[in-house]
This record gives sequence, C-alpha cells and structure tokens, in this order.
Amino acid sequence: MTRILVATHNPGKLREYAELLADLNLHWLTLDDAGITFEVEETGTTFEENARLKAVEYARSSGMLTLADDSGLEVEALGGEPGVYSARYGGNGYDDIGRYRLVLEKLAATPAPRRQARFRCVIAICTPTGDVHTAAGSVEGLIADGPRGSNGFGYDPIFFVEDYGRTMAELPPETKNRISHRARAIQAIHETLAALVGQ
Ligand code: ITT
Repeated sequence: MTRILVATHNPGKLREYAELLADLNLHWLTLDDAGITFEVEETGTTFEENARLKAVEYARSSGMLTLADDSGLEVEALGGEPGVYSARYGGNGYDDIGRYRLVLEKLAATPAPRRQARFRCVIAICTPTGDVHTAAGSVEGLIADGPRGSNGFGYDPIFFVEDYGRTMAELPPETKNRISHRARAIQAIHETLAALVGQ
C-alpha cells in the first residue's frame, strides 16, 4: 500500500481528507506521524504558490509522496479578502470565530445581493523525487448575516450555500465533501493521484 503524507496542521482539513481519500487504497500519515514539527512559511501571493511551497518542503523533509493544500475565503465586497491570508486574517490573537466575526463586521453595511463569496482550494502533490502536480476547486456562496451550524471548521458557519439553503457548517460532512472547494480539487486531481500510487 502506498504511503502518502497529508501535510496539514489543520485538523479540520485532515478530517476531510480522511474521507475524500477513502476510495483509494492508501496508507496516509499526518505531519505528527511523520515526526515533522516545523511549519512551512507561506510566503506566496497565490493559493497555488503556497500549496506548492508546502508540498515541496514537506516532501523534501519526509521523503514521502506528499499532499498539501492552500485554501481560503474570497469575499467580493472586500476585494477578495481574506484570500490567501484567511488563516491569518486580523493578525495574531484571532481564532476561527474571531476571524469570521471580523468578516461579518466588515460586511455589516453590505446588503444581501452584494455578499457574494467563494471558497477556493489548490491541492499540490509532490513526489519523493520532486515532481509537483496541482489542481484547483472552488464553491460559490453568500456571507450570512450571522454564524449558523457547528460542522466543518474555519469560515463554514458564515458561508451560506444557496442550493441547500444552509451554511456550510449546517450541512452534514458527507454533503460538504461532495460540493466543497476541497472536494472539487480532489476530483480534479484524482486521476493523477491514482496513477501516482499505481491504482
Ligand atoms: P495548513 O497550512 O497547515 O494546511 P492552515 O489552516 O494554515 O493549515 P491555509 O493556510 O490553507 O491552512 O489556510 C486556510 C484557511 O482558510 C483556514 O484556516 C480556514 O480558516 C479557511 N478555510 C479553508 N478551507 C476551509 C473550509 O473548507 N471551510 C472553512 N474555512 C476554510
């Protein structure tokens, strides 16, 4: 069975990859399992650059086939913020709740039709020899008036998915894992990944 390092420090992402990769016969390991404690600095200005940086660095230090993603929320009325800074929005001292409250505050005077947003995800897979493959996925939504739901992580409680009439955090994990930016990026890279692990 091929080993793959799922290189994220974010437990929410890890839970989702466990399900998104379940159909492939893989032995996947976390950064903890691989004994990697350092964090790659995300110095890129795009999701793709940062996803590549993470996959390449963690593959280099583990010697394993490595999957990393860079993802985030883009809010139209905020000129695409928080974007690649989604994990650091508002600076140190903010947690997930503080960060989504900041988005809600900034949009307090913005009416529903102008609250469009999207989640974006770029997955990068780096082989032990340093070849990199990437794929992107996105999902459109609206920023809700307030947080709802307790599934998922990050900005899910304020991300309203019109087709379901619910926030991403109100959807069951199986549904999020069919429609999310991360699910779509996995769908786009599935064939490549299957070939890399000989399936
Ligand atoms: P790693 O770099 O270790 O993977 P991270 O949380 O720092 O973990 P990112 O740099 O990609 O990951 O930041 C992504 C942020 O965007 C994340 O912290 C969330 O706040 C948000 N985000 C990404 N995907 C999300 C999702 O599916 N639902 C809600 N928020 C999400």
